[in-house]
Amino acid sequence: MAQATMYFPDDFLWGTATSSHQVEGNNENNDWWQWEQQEGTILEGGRSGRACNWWENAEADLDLAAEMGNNAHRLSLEWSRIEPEPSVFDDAALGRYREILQALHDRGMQPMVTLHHFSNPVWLVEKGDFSVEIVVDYFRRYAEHVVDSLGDLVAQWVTINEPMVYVVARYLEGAFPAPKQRGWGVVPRVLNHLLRCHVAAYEAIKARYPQAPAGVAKNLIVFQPAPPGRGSPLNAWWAARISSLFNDWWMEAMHTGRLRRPLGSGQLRGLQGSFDFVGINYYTRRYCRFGKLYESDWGEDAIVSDGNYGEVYPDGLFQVIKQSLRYGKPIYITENGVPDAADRLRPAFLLSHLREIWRAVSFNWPVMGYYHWSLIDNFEWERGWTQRFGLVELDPESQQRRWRPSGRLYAEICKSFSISSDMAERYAPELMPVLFPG
Ligand code: IFM
Repeated sequence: MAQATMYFPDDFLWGTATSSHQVEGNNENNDWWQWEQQEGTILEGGRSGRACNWWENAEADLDLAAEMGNNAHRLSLEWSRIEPEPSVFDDAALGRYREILQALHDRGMQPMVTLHHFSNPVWLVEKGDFSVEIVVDYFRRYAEHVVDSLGDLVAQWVTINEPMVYVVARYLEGAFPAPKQRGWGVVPRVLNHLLRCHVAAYEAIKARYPQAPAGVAKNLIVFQPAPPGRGSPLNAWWAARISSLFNDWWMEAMHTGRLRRPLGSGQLRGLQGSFDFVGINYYTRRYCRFGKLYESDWGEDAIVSDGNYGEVYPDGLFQVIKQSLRYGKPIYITENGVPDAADRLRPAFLLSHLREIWRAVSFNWPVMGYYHWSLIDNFEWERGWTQRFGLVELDPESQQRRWRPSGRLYAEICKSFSISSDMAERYAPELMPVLFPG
């Protein structure tokens, strides 16, 4: 077969994504660090420890990202480093973030910066964190200080990472560090405060850098009714419908400015349209139904990634992009990846998911960039070190790095702004009929 190629736009952003607690190491002053020290909280007793040692030497991995041909990187700031005690701001920590951001620019990568990515200062948790209204003032103050100190080096902002995942894992499931108050009773209040924190940060950014795009990284899951044979179709349809509130509630709130019952009511000042792009974190699909209780899983012939993290379902990326067109804004894939220590699935995962983006840009849909999760293996929250998302493999003990084949593949894609049949032949020949039919 003659060589065939899928081309991406010249200004497409090719990046990877990371977050502070997962890569920096020694974040001793946040709630995750404390939680990790307790027995039974993290799978196989994992601890973030030195993580990827970014606080000491992020530059080493930024060299790898540059070698990978990345022209963008998404990272987060650690609130507990920047404001270790209420209203005490640490200039040395801000200085270190300036170095890291400058290091990105020096290597030709534009930074997308997240203000909140799951971890909290211990002092904030002691005060009741997102269940108490004062958090909005605290978050505004933190955001203002950060934007004043670092804004000249930031290309794009994410106020909050995966707000709904955060609420479910922390306030309902108990998978994340236990807050003072938990359960459904507190959820409407927490969501209200999170939305107001988002607005406060969005306004802080816009007041100082009106041109800097800001938004939220929203985890979108494809929820579908469980296939026939697994219970009543109507019940499965309702289960999927209700589950999709996880996707829609937050996005609709930001779009319309209105809160919907049962999680609130009325218009929230400043919320309507408070995002300049749609940030999509896409990982998987779930089949939903009500059995004795609510259930969601995957199909019998699904390709499932390490530790039963989820089904590999590239089509879903196209679907969530399509659904997001309704907001009429640029779209960034702010995360997409797969836990796969052996790199058994990742090359095909990359090719098949990027093909869905190529389909979208071929329709002239405004998908502007892709941030693969993640550059390097890092501390995967309650699953510790058991799940490896890196294009580069890390041994957290020895701190040795090793390129995975998928990292080499991603480098070829980023450098050429394209996917060729030759790449597919070499990295995932089984995909040829799907990627390059005929
Ligand atoms: O590691 C996480 C990240 O912090 C948020 N999104 C999903 C990733 C993989 O689980």
